Amino acid sequence: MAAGTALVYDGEMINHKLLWEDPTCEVEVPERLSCCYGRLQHYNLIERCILVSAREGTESEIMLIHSMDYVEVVKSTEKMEKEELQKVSAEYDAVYFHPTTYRCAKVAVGATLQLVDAVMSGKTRNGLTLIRPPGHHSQRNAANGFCIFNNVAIAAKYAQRKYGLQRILIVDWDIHHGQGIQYAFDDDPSVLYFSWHRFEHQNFWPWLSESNYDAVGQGKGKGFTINVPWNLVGMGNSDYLAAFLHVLLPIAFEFDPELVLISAGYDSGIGDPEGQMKATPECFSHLTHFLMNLANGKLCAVLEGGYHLRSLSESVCMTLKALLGDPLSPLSGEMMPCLSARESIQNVRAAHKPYWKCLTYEDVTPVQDLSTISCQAEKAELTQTNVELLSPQEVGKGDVNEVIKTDRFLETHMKSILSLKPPIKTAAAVGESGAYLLPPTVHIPKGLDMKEFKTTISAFDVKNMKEEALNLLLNMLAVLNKIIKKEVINGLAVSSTPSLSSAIAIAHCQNLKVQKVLCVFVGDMDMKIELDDDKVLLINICAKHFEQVNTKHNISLNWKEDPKTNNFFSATFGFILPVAYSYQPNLTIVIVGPNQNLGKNRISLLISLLQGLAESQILAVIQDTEEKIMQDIANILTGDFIPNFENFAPDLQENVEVIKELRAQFQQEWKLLQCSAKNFKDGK
Ligand code: Q9C
Ligand code: ZN
Repeated sequence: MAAGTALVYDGEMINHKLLWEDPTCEVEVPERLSCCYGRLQHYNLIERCILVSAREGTESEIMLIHSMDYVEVVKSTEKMEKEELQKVSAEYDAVYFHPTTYRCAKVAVGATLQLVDAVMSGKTRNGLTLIRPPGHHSQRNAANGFCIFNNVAIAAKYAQRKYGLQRILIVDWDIHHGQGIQYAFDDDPSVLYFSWHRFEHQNFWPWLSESNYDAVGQGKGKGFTINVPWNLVGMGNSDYLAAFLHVLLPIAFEFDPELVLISAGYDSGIGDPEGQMKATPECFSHLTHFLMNLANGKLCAVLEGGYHLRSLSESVCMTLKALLGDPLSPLSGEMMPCLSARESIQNVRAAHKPYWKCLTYEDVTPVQDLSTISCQAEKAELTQTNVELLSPQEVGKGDVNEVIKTDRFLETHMKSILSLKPPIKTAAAVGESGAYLLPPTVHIPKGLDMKEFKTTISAFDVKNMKEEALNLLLNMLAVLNKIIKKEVINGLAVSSTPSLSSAIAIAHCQNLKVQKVLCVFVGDMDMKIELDDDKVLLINICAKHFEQVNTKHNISLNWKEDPKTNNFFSATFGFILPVAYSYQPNLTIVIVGPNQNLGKNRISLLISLLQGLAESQILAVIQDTEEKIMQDIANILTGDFIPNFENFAPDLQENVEVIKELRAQFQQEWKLLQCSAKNFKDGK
């Protein structure tokens, strides 16, 4: 599969600017692009990308979405003086024209299409384009909300025509509803459009009833428009994550797109004056990372809004870092979606239940929007946490201070979450026979110092072990050590005694004071360790039903094998990831043990997604009889491969029932499991 990340940018797009007073439009400034570019330089990200030049979009490309008459109107503004420009601008809602607008808008379209070409031709795996004016509000005959031509909608049509694509997913994480994209594909099942947006029960721009959760598309396109309306400001990392886990991702994997386009607006990020939300920059790297597992990695991120310059540019950098395959910074904040967010999520799930198999067995009914009021206070409190970032003289200067507070917060925050990247990504301990199966970039540590592991090993009964098995154990500890010391990001180890190996690995983590270890054991587990504090969370996925009583830190998930399905999505998105993100581990260990019944695709996807946790630090321990899986896992860990899914079939009802039961049992402990506003009482 293709490698590398494209960056498409052209400084010409800074020319488009507002020439008169207009409080509505004044936030859409040229500095939005120059600041992003400057920040990318600051993190040395530009030289890591494959630079792709922009071009002008042609009139016929623009007319894939817009009418000729409208293109003529935009073209006519090229020669206008200020007064005339002002007059044309006034004919649209929240729009300004400048003599360079036509040219910039054509370059914005062309830059987006260049990115699509880079990704679809296999020149790069994925990419990002920094453009303005943005696009997602513009419509066949109208500019709207700072948008002139609908870059992403045009890109989707273009990709269909040029590459014959049958299924395209558009994820619009801008905080405004991209109604222009929705209208373009309303009755079209070949484009799945997802948008979340500030809605406040329709008391927010653009005030449309068709932005609500019950707008699901028309005709053949029913079910292919997904709107998540946010009815309060202050939504943050866990609210966004919950919307991904419980709405977008299950549906997106079922849809199985051939290309993913992101309408990447960052006004959904912290400090944005339009959005008033709370998501921190690393949230966007997690959202990106999830989407990288679809469409064989083919992902194009296209800039839309984002008006707090620092927040915008840090978030753009985090998106690009994810595209480049850098380890992910842990998602910060308490992982607890608020009541209003859960209510929206429940409503969307209910609205989409008729159209998606992944929702078939879920008990979801719409809620009336009554509970929103009760968590208004909860959110208000959250939006006031940073007062201490201001000096006494500065307090009370309204909007300006909001900007400064976020600047200062981000200055510290980014330093605290960005850690040095180890030069080697993956280490492996696989024994003589396995080494040739590994990608060449994998590091195989040598020269073990047994003394280092003595304390760990001596607590276990290894006296009667064969030398070969013992060596594998020691090699695994060497790899684990490198991960803990941050000399490598991840690693894999072959073991002839997976249960013992895991127990020893966990003990070693505790000796080295790793605070929280998430341990996912796939297969029959024979590991008897006490798990009664927060240091370890064990999830065992097995076919056998054990009489064990589940506890918060020791959960077994019985999963029946079904040869017809190639997926595991309800368990992955509905349980494992919500629990894992709620737990926030410092290290993840995945063990592929005896009689595992998931198969390599499901295990590969699980491991790929678990890289969102623990700064991507993962140790995979694999039973020595599972060589085929080992190769795939090695490729996932090095970032060379993305798991493949074909022939979607829904999960077995009895498996879904297991997930529902576990969710009910643990949603008070692991709060990201919550995906509805009902059946839940806060412990307090
Ligand atoms: N009083 C984008 O983020 N606000 N566009 C209008 C009217 C317009 C946002 C407020 C916001 C447009 C691409
Ligand atoms: Zn926006």
